[in-house]
Amino acid sequence: MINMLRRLFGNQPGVPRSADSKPVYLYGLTLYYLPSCPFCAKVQWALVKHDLAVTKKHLMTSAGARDELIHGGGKPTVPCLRIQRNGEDRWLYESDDIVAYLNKEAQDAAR
Ligand SMILES: N[C@@H](CCC(=O)N[C@@H](CS)C(=O)NCC(=O)O)C(=O)O
Repeated sequence: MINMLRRLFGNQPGVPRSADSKPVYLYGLTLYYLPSCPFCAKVQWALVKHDLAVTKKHLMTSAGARDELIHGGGKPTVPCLRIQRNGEDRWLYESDDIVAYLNKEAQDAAR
């Protein structure tokens, strides 16, 4: 049913794709996260809901991630979405702001 709707209307934000479909990978985005962080879980749920994927760096186990975050973004707080696109290099910290950014990406990907 979802696939039929997709054929008719295209990919709509908020409508999960079928289980066998591949997430849309968003280039230039890196999510710094910790599995134990509820704000990170909120962001990861937004990715799942929209069937999007970004590069992810576990703050404790990805080599150099913590240093990158502190030196680039200015603080060790997670979640943080690093946006490297069109010459821009931005560190977006608040989970609500990150979810809003991903919602917009999902809308653009569905066009
Ligand atoms: N208001 C922030 C809260 C983020 C937050 O408190 N993250 C915690 C982990 S759950 C953290 O990184 N704390 C360590 C720190 O801020 O240095 C958001 O919504 O993203």
